[in-house]
Amino acid sequence: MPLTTPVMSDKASGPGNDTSILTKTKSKTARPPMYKVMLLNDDYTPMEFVVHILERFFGLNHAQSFEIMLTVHKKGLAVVAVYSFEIAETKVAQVMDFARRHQHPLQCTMEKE
Ligand code: TYC
Repeated sequence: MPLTTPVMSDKASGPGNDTSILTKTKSKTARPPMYKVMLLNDDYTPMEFVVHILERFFGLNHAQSFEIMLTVHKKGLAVVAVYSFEIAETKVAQVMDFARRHQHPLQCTMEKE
């Protein structure tokens, strides 16, 4: 952390007349922006397929996957996980590709946190 050294004023210096100023400079460490990966509801993708996707690509157990799938089903969407840009992009691409290959209209998107 940069820290300016104390400086004594050139005039009127001496005992009991310390006019020095201490200044601290806070070094802010920037964190990378994070991205929410979300699943969107639709009327056609089977529930079990969504649960399978959550287990396969997001490392969730069956109970966690079922719970998130139900949230999406009831509320229209849910945040599945939060990642750095590159990881989020990869997850979205994997889900979209897997859904397309199985001819389900499931949508997965990402959004800056
Ligand atoms: N609504 C779908 C159904 O009733 C299930 C579903 C859940 C679809 C979550 C998409 O992201 C989704 N079969």
